This record gives sequence, structure tokens and C-alpha cells, in this order.
Amino acid sequence: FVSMKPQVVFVLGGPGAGKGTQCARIVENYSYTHLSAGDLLRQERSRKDSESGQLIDTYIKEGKIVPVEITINLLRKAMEDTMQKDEDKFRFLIDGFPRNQDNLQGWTLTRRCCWCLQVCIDRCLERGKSSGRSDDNRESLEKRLRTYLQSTRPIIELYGEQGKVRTIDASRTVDEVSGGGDRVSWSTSH
Ligand code: UP5
Ligand code: MG
Repeated sequence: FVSMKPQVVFVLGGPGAGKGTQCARIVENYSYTHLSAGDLLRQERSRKDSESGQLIDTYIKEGKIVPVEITINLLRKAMEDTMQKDEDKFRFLIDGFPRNQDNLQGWTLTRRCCWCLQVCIDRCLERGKSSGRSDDNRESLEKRLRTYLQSTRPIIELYGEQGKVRTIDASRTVDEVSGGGDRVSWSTSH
């Protein structure tokens, strides 16, 4: 999983302002990767097995803003794919996002939770399909994560200062995590 923090420039402007055109120019001359939120949504809409294709189609036709979970997942995947292929590609022009408060909040929360915590969210959401747990849904998860960041992380940091924390990259498979002694490090950073 990607541990490097992406650097992001948002390119915003009205419909047809020339966002895409200028982003294409910029990537010719600078080491940025251009990601258009609108293009990603249109691609997702045209994927045959897409769960959100129909919803995206309706929103786009109405000129409404697609719920942030969908857009942010597409952006996150695109950024991760880019960075995983080439670790020098961590600078992004994000074109046409964020477009409203919902977008902004979703982005801020995702950033605050680091990219790593998104894995935890996805795991709980996936588990929520069958777990029956009342807190395995997006609304509760946002609250659980906020509590984790505000209350629990400081405890881990406290132990870290005493040299008592071992950090494990839990984004790998269950087997890799349990057998990953070589990747365990002493650190206060997570
Ligand atoms: N052109 C460009 N620059 C020119 C110039 N200086 N002089 C003359 N002509 C110029 O340019 C538009 C056209 O103008 C082109 O023909 C170009 O050659 C010419 P373009 O670069 O395509 O402009 P751009 O700003 O990218 O226009 P775009 O249509 O992409 O803007 P929108 O913001 O409307 O579209 P987007 O794809 O971003 O979003 C579409 C929809 O997706 C939204 O309405 C929304 O429903 C949904 N959406 C979300 O819900 N959430 C998101 O986060 C993003 C999108
Ligand atoms: Mg565009």
C-alpha cells in the first residue's frame, strides 16, 4: 500500500472553463499526473459491472454533484495505481474536484485519516455486508475514526515516545501481516 503522501493541486473552474485543456498543457512540462474527477466518473459509469454506474449517470445528466464516497474512491484508486506503478509520480492535478462542502469534508477526512486508514474503512464496510454490527456503516465509521484519531492515537504516540510501539503495515494480506516480521519497525509514526 502507498505510504508516500501525494502532493495535490486542485484545478477548479466553471464548466468548460478550460480545466482539462490547461491540465493537459501542464503535464507536458511538469511532473504532474492529471486526474479529472469528471473523466473518472464517466469511466466508472461506462464500466459494465459498476455498482454506481446508474447513479453517476443520473447525477451527471442532472448536473448534480455525485456523493463524495464514489468520487473519492475513484480518485484514491487512480492515485494509488499511479504511485504504485511509479513512486516518482506523487504529484497530482485534480481537475474538477472538490465541488461542494460534501466533497471537501470527504477529502479532509480521508486525508486526516491518512490513506492507510481507508483500508480499515473498506474492510469494515465489506464486513458490514454480513456482520450485523450496528457500527459497520459509513456514518458510524466516520465517528469511530474521528474518535480513534482524537483519543486513541495520542495513547499510541505516548507509548511510542517510550519506545514501546511496534508499527506493522496492516494493509497487506492476513498471511503477510502475521508472517511479516521483517517489515515490523520500531516507530512512532503510525
Ligand atoms: N477551450 C479550452 N480553453 C479554451 C480557450 N482558452 N479558448 C478557446 N477555447 C478553449 O474546455 C472546454 C472547451 O473549450 C473545449 O472544447 C476546449 O477545446 C475549449 P475543457 O478544457 O474541456 O474545459 P473543462 O473546464 O475541463 O470543461 P468540462 O466540461 O470538463 O467541465 P465540467 O466541470 O462541466 O465537467 P467535469 O467533467 O469536471 O464534470 C462533469 C460532471 O461530473 C459534473 O457536472 C458533475 O455532475 C460530475 N462531477 C461530480 O459529481 N463530482 C466531481 O468531483 C466531478 C464531476
Ligand atoms: Mg474537463
